[in-house]
Amino acid sequence: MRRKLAAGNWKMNGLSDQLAEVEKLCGAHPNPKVEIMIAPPATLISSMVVTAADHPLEVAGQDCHAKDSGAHTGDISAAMLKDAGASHVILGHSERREDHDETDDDVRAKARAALAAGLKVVICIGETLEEREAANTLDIIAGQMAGSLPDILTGENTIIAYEPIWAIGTGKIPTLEQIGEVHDFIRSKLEARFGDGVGRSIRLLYGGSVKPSNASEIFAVSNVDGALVGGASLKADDFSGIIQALE
Ligand code: G2H
Repeated sequence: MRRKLAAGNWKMNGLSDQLAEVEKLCGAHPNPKVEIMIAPPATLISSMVVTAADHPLEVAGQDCHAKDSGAHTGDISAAMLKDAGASHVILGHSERREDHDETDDDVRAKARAALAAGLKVVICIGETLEEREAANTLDIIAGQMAGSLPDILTGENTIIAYEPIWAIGTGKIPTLEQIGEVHDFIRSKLEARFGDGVGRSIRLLYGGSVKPSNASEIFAVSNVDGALVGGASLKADDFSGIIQALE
């Protein structure tokens, strides 16, 4: 049985006062029936861990370097995230792929480093609008999976987030049939590569304009085990509505 997961991605948003939303969220869900995670900017990881010390909230990084240490100004290693109290790291988000030219090979190398440091990984994949309109979605997804996923993953240490790029922060979402088609496809590819046991245990999140108002219908789609939520994770009330829809 795959545990449901509501994961928030704050992206480059949030100063210290934003932690009040975490306090509010934890207060609203003292004993959550689902797993809850937030990936704040790196500057807030340690303080978010302290804020949520008595709550099962998991704290994640938004990226890490593939190397353990060295002359990489401005970067952060997986061990640093772990040291700051993070349990997970998001890798290969489309904004990283686009803003920093990250390739599937880069994402796979980062995933190996994160797993070696004892972090769990949330690996993001998804197609552009042009790729969808050219009916290339499943080929793109297959290529990203082949390139981005390390061989050493398990259902315990890896989560995959399907985020159609055209749905991110736009308010547009795919039809439920489109979401189901891609999640079922990802599941079948995982089973083919990693075997039925591991392939069926890896959780799949949908990401892209998830809100309290559309969460329930998305969560009812086959093979959707939760969501990676951007904008709607910044306000406790909004994220709370999504968590409730998952519970
Ligand atoms: C997709 C998502 C969070 P939003 O990037 O990863 O963002 O929910 O704002 O579309």
